[in-house]
Amino acid sequence: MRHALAATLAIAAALAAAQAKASPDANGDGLISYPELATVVDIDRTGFDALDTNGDGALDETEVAAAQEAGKLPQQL
Ligand SMILES: [Ca+2]
Ligand SMILES: [Ca+2]
Repeated sequence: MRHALAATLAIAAALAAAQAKASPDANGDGLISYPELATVVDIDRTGFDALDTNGDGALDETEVAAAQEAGKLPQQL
């Protein structure tokens, strides 16, 4: 039984990690800031600023979609 429980916990932890990776929006404000994006994508500040087309310091859905369309961000963040 203990082994089954350990396996279940390991799976739960793996799923939680996968979900965390699926959404870089760590604070859940609907925008992706540079620190948030940098945790999931290898990008520097200059690269981030180029994607932040309205210059508000964060990426909204439209900016992320445009970046993905342009191949500058992976389809799966
Ligand atoms: Ca955020
Ligand atoms: Ca923006």
